[in-house]
Amino acid sequence: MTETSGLPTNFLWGGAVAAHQLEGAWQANGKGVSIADVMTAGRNKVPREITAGVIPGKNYPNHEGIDFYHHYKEDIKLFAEMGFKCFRTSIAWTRIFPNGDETEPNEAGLQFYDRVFAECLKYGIEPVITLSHFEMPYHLVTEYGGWRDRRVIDFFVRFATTCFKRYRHQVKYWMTFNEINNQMMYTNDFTMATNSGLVFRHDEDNATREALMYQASHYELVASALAVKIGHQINPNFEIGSMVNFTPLYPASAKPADILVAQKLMQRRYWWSDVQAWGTYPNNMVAYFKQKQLCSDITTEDRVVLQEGTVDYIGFSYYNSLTVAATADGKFKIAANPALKASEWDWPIDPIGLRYALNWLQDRYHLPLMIVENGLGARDKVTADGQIHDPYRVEYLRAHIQQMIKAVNDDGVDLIGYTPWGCIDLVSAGTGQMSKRYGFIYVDKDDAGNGSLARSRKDSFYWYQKVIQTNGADL
Ligand code: BGP
Repeated sequence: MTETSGLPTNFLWGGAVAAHQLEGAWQANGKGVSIADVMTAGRNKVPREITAGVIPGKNYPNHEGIDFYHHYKEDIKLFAEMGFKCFRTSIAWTRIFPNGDETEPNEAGLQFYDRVFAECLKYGIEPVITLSHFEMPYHLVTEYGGWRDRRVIDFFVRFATTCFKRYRHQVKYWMTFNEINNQMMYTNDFTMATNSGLVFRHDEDNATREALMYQASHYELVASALAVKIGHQINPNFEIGSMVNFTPLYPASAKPADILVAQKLMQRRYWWSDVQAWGTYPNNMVAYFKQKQLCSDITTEDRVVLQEGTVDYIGFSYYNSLTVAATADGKFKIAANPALKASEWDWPIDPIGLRYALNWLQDRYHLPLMIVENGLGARDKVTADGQIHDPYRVEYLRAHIQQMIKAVNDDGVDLIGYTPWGCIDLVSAGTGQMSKRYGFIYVDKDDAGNGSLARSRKDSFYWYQKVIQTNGADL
């Protein structure tokens, strides 16, 4: 083969998942209850409910997930068959610290990840680990109000330190919080509960929510920076990244008001990674906090920690772009983008947006980048021949990989890896559905929880195998 894609030969091709969306075994070997364990199944446009504790008779899809806890050997073997160089997953905080505020970790929980990482390394698959992916011990939510409480910083740092020490020889690539910037959507109950354990009370209006969100975010950023600092002390070779959701916000027209509103929203959406990469708050947020009297608890020590714990790379998820227009009252609205089609879940499909994302992040941070999530949620059907034909998934991924390769070759982007989301079917985070599938590997389970959990290779499995084999040359 003479043709090459231009990607580096050590490029980290792989796939991404999160503990709570696939492991199941929610009570195994001392695991505590996580916020993810009190989230019911929703549907398309019907949000998931967060219940006060586990209520018998309700459908909690994360309790079983796809039972990766007992199938991990089979699943990792399939990843190896596709040729994965890396595998992104997360560590369930509640397996290690069941309530979150204990002083000693749960050894049985630590052993589970010993086994998972050993299995990966057996095939030469590098684990890429998120410490907190949309979950925390439920006890920290009920007793401390999640990240409203500064004390949670210490609990997270203890959890992070325990993981860094235990897995310092198995894991090199880490991320602290998944999509930390989703908290910009503070009016969304589900987003806030999963991202920061903020379960709002009825008397908390949007202004109160916003204030809580910024203060909670600050505590998380301090916790993240402390973890980065300590991680580097434990193993100087660790690469510890941020993880943001990147959704480019396009102006709906060439009207200066639309362009300015899009720019302001981009600032409001990416200041989390600004702090993680620069170690300091950007001026636009300093001004905003001052104007609205937000985030009053930022100490001098916090500022030092933020400076000492800057990240080594930027991990990000990319699914779609959004388009915004300025409104007469000085606010904005989401506008339709006639240039783009959308998925059944109304997520616009925009491969060029990925090249835009890579350029934007490179120009802003001058750090290596890793695309740690990308993919198409779709309904798959097992056809009469027993196969799963998913050309729509291949089409989506091919178009995005083409843009990714252009960004590397034509724009000089320093990209270290690509891990498409949900490489094996799992519980959708937003909807709790099994039927919103992303995988190369099909899992026999439906939205009501029925199915044998048997795994089978979709057409996209063989396509992605070829992509990895040729390092992206044969798409
Ligand atoms: C990201 C999350 C993932 C994942 C993905 C797809 O925001 O990091 O956990 O689930 O989105 O979203 P959904 O599952 O809602 O389709």
